[in-house]
Amino acid sequence: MQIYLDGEYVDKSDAKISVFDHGLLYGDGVFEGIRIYNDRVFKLAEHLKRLYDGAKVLMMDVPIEKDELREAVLETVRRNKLSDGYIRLVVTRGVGDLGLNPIKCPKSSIFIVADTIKIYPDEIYKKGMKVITVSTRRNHIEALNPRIKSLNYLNNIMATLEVNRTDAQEGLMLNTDGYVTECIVDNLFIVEEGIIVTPPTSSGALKGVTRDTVIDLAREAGYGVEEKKLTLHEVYICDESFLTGTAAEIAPVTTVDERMISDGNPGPITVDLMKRFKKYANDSGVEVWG
Ligand code: PXG
Repeated sequence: MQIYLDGEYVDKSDAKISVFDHGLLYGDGVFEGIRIYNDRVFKLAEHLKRLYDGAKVLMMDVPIEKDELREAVLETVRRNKLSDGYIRLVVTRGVGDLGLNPIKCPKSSIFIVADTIKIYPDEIYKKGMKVITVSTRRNHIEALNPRIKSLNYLNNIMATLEVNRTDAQEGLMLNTDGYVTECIVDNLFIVEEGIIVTPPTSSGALKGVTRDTVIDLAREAGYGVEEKKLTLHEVYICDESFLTGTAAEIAPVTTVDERMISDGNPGPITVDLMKRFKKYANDSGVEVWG
């Protein structure tokens, strides 16, 4: 496995970063998870935009231009000969001293790993998944805006520890006002009387690339799509529900906190969107060998 690390391609065993890197010491950094479908990198421009936007908010200077980073992503995929897979792109604050102040970190580090991923078994996509509401609240947007895809994922990890004590596959997270935000590593959608609904990013959700793709595909297909505040009550009584994420793609939800969604099977709009997404993912994206 070849890994991009600060301008070089190195073997996995040589891909090492310093114990003084503030990405490790403080979770100070940003990252992206990106899919490769059919020799194409999916929504690369959108992922790069979110990465650079997050870095800007954190006043972290990404040491190379977007075009150069885009090429590094493609070259990493080529060197690992992956037609389908998953890319992890990380920018850390870089090496500093043991103090927290990023002013002591002169240069950010970038690394890119390309591998394969499968987070849920095939059965989940056919039968649907079980989701539970966790007691850990989503980070408050005024404390740490979840729109920044930062290396500090302890909020999500605390929530995952709760899910691990149950037989559910994902956790639903509420914000401090009690509204539904998203799941731990996936955005949440419900269907209410034929309308597709998802919480706004202002509720404390990540502006997911898959979420935005599904909204576009749904509108193109003629469905009504709405971003609105959601309560658990509305989730419990919805007609359909599904999750979206780069790793999860579109995954149907059939149980939330032991309430069966509709008849307990993936709903027709969910199944239709899964088909549309699969086709779109295979036909679009930046050609790796182009
Ligand atoms: N919400 C959160 C909090 C995320 O971290 C998504 C939604 C989906 O966004 P995209 O852009 O991928 O559609 C994510 C992304 C994993 C894993 O193991 C997933 C993410 C991050 C880290 C690990 O599945 N997710």
